[in-house]
Amino acid sequence: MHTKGTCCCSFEDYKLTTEWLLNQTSHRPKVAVICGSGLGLLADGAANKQTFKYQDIPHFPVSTVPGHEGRLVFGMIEDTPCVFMQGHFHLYEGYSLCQVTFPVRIFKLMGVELMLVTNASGGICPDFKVGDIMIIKDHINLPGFAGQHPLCGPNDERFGIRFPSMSDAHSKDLRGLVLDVGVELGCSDFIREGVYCMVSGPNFETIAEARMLQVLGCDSVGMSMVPEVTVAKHCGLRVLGLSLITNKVSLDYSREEKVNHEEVLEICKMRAEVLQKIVTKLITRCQQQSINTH
Ligand SMILES: *C1O[C@H](CO)[C@@H](O)[C@H](O)[C@H]1NC(C)=O
Ligand SMILES: *[C@@H]1O[C@H](CO)[C@@H](O)[C@H](O)[C@H]1NC(C)=O
Repeated sequence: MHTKGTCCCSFEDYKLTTEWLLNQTSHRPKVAVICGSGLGLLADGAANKQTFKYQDIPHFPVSTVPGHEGRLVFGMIEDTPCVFMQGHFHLYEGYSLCQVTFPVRIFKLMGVELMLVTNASGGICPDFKVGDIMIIKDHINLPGFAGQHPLCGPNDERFGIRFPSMSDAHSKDLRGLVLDVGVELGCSDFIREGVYCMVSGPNFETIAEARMLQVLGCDSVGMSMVPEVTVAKHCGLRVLGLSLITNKVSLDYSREEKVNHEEVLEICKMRAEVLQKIVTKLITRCQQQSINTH
């Protein structure tokens, strides 16, 4: 039996979980995908799948939301061995940041080189439309400003340096590749690039807060992703984040943005398929490029 719910940040804990997984599966993933809502399909499309429930993996955090069973899925996208996280952990649920980011270091120790994160967020940039896919060019770690930062505490040099640079956290090459893939798939008109801001949630922003975020240069806002990206960058993973704009954040007292919920769900479903195509093509491309450069 493994203890659950306790914090588990020692190198030995990461090592044990990694070793356990390597013992249980012959998959050796190169790409990790953290699947946002609606993108679970992506894992279903992988070949040669092997699935683990989070609750069966030693030290892995377990979802507290009933019915939201978390699963780690290993599988192949064309020739690329991948691992998918279906279900992940939010700060607002009460997890510590070490729990939220625990899987990222497991991926690193398993040999993953590239991490793709997909999510939904609210559009702040006035030009954004519901259904746009935003390539995350950069982020603002608002909880981090207030000390809620996953790298606080003693630094383990085996993962990375004490004062890591974050200026290039979101790979420029990969962002360019998404733009190319977008052209090929004929969906450039709704692929955008922008700055994502994380807030802890769980409440949505007030209008004053939303306006503040706009002044600060944020194009979209959401309640996850930045801790995972930060820890991934710290340990040397290449990162690409894609965010589906599911609603427009209200910035005006007189004109409350009323979005039609059905319409939003419909767009999400439609766009999830496109997002899936983009991610699949991107993974294939990365594989081809790494073959070409060798
Ligand atoms: C993305 O955001 C949505 C809605 O805000 C949330 O339900 C989901 O868990 C998030 N997913 C990821 C991968 O961050
Ligand atoms: C992995 O397998 C080896 C060899 O069978 C075993 O000694 C080790 O205890 C296993 N590790 C874990 C964490 O299950």
